[in-house]
Amino acid sequence: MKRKNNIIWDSRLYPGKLLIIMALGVSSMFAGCKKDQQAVIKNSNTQLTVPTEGANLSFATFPARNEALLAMQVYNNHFYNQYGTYGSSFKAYYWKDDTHAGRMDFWTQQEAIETLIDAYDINPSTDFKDKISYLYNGVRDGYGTLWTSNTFNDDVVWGALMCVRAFKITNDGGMLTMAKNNFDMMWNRAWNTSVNGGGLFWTTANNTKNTCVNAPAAICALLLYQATGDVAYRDKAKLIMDWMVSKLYIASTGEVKGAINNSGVITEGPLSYTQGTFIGACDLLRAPYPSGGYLVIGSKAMDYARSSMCITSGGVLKDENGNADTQGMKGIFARWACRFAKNTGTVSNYGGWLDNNATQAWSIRNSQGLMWNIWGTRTPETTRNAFETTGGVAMMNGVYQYH
Ligand code: 7K2
Repeated sequence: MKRKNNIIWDSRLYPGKLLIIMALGVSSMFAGCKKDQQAVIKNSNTQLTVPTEGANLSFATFPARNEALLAMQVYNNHFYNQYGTYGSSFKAYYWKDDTHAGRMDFWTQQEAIETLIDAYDINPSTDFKDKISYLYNGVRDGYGTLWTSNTFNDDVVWGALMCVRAFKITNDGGMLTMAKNNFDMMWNRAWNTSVNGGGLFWTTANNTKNTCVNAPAAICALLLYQATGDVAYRDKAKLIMDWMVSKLYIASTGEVKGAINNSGVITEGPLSYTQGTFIGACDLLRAPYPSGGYLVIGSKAMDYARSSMCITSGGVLKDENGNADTQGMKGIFARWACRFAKNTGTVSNYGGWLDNNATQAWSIRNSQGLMWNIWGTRTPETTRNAFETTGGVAMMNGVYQYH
């Protein structure tokens, strides 16, 4: 057994296959190598620092498709809570964290369900499909079918986006209706052309227009157009995107700013989820608007993410550990960036970088198989929250869009 940079390298652990095991980790996952593991555990420190650059990742293993499945199952085992019947069906939600003190916040809940939808797309099963339906029922049960009392337009968009994606899997018309009604309600109160020429306001206070509502709204509108054939949704997506390109997108670099206030001043910089949903919208706009230049704009935004939104250029995506709302954002980026690479035929350009991020995320899992958002450092064994642990799961499933 050789030891390199705190990573244990032992070709005997899996028959015929080289396997890298992180110090401290995986005792429950890899039976049959007790002796080595004990040595590992004894020699290791409390926390393992793993490489943060793609170039150093030759010691870690690209996660297999069934590990992407496993990551989702581990997540469900920690956070999924089925709490009763709902009509002839069931209702469920994701707990906020390991202490099971309450359900996740509205928007992070939607994004956890989107992560499960990603996992279903890669490893379809009745188990995942049922859980998607029960979680959707839990949203109806928790928040009703029309979310007018939620003043955050971005929250409404994330919920509508989850519903239209869930509809694609289940064909449950209630999901499509809920997506449409909430998107329409949001559009009617948030779209505005008198300030800064267009765009959706972030909240009902109408103070700023943020990418976190506009970019996912463009995606949601395009998915509603696909699901209903109603061209009004397509046109809305185009209006949103044209406005974002004119006000929030920096053509010279590909950066997508986070918000603009009513005086026309940029008030927020880029985050992975806004950059990623902007990229996703570009991808989906290509079909209805083939000469709209969206491949170029989306590629530029991908380039910016790769060069400037990683810990080192071209490496692992930044931690985004600012607050509870930012911790799971890399999963949203993964979802749309991986689809962009696949759908635009640019896997040869972006695939290696995205793969390295999936490898890195999986390599920092704790012994339970959970990955937090700080992909350069091993995930602690202590209580984890249900949003920070979505990113790795979405990243691992995202790369199987094109593998
Ligand atoms: O400032 C916005 C957005 O532009 C920014 O990217 C993020 C992250 O923060 C807010 S959006 C977060 C809100 C979503 N709705 C529910 C609220 O509880 C939550 O703060 O910095």
